[in-house]
Amino acid sequence: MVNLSIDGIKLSVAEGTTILDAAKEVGIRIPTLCHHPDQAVKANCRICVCEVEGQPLLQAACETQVNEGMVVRTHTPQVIKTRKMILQLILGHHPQDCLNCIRNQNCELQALVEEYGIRDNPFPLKLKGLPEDRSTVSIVREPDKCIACRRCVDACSVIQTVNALCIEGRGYEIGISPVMGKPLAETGCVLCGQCIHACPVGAISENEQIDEFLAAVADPDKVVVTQIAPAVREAIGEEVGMATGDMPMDKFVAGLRRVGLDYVLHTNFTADLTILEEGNELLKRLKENGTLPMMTSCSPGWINFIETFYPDLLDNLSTCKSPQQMFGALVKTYWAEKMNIEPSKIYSVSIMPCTAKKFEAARPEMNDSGFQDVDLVLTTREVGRLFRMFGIDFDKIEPSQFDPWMGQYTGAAVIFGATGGVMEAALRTVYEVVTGETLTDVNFTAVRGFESIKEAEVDLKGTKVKVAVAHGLGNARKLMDQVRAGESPYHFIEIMACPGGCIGGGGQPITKSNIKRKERINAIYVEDEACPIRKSHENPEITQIYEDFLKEPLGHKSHQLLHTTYKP
Ligand code: HC1
Repeated sequence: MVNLSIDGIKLSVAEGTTILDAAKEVGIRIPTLCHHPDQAVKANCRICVCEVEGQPLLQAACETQVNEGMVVRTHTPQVIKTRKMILQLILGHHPQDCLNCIRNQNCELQALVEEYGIRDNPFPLKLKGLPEDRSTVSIVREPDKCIACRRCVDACSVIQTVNALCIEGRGYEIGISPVMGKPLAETGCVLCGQCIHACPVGAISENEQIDEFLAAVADPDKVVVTQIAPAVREAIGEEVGMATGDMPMDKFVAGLRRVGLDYVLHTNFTADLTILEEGNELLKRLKENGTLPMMTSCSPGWINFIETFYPDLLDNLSTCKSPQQMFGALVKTYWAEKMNIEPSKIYSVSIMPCTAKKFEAARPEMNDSGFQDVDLVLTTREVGRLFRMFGIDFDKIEPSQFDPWMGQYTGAAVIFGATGGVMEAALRTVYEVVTGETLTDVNFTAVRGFESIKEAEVDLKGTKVKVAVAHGLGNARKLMDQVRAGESPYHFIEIMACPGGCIGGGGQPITKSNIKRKERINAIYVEDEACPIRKSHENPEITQIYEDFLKEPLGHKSHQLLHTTYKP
């Protein structure tokens, strides 16, 4: 242990601890901008500088490790003056339009400017005048707002191994740009939106489509129907002042009716349906020597990744569309028929934790209902803004239930939102279908948790099925390299593009660290435990749709509406 003093407080910390972390232990917060708890130290913004006795220059707390007997002062007049000057220098080339910014009141720079009482600036505002990049349907870049902290580059290159962003220029000219200076759409960007969470300011954000939503609900000729993705309920409360996981589902549904939706249904219904289709597909591939390992196909950032980096492995993907797109295809066919609503009038809106879902909905493959299956995708953050715009008091709102035919779901669907959840849901069903036995314990804990790659072996009455789960594309890459080399021992692999799975999606409330992602995962398992039915094949509305419409898993209708293939 190392003994030191910070602002007169004596403490002992482990060797190798930085001043930044040591200060946290005694309740002193040193400001940071380029620092990110899940990334390597960059030490380029210098806002965390502190005085260390005996050192002539101020030291960056994020990179300086403690020494025996060290005396640190974190908020001396010189330190405060230096931090103020750093903030003023940043503001000298950062747009001062906080009121119009998507990150207004949720911006790390704005918060520091307020904390340090910056009232004027000796450095005149000089913007680079760089154009916005709206080349993708999912993500918007506003490079003039970039403070070159490089957190987005690390998120994209180190965590996701996508390398769509890079550092360009030096000194005042330094900035972050898509590789080769191209528009984002022309790079290998998979639209996962992890760069948005990493960005401390508003330089990268979702393509906000709230105005399109408001126009749709105001249109008397449209019947606006929504689906809610599994990971949204756990996080939406964070947008309206609740703790993680605390938004009751019936109040969430009521809130959605309040903002103008005509019908509220659930993606969880088609998550359960996915398990029936995907589970049967796995069994067919195992029986008929099909391409293995089969890989899940519901995360659109992952689909973009495999298309770009591993097109030779596309045959390994399950042919199942994602639950979002299964829902889209069914709402304008099966549900329209059940409700006696003209499909052309249906405007289908998804509420997703994901920025890549906006792209997925717009893919040309996704028109099997005869129309664009999903018309609009709103992220959790956009729905949070809508709730605030409509002034909804969730303590007072009267609860409301889902509409019929595609609103019922099981605990198996709930856990889709966490890494390992699709695998666990599939195992719950596949085990019972193959063995004919009832699972006494439905919890496949080996595939749960935040470990980068998880694996398990399940004995299906003599047939041993080996499975693996990866979350985050850097982890996915490790499994894909193994498959490409012909060395994969697995039969079934679940990949989710975002760290933690969809609960950490690019459209979720801004999440700086994995701690929040783990809280959301915990909330998911609490919800699963509370569900009266926890296996997809026991969902009564799933039984109904096979009886009335689809007839059987992998049948003709299913192939027409629920499956697709991605071509290299
Ligand atoms: Fe996901 Fe999925 S779980 S991909 O992570 O399979 O986005 O939540 O909606 O489609 O069901 C995301 C979440 C989501 C799909 C489902």
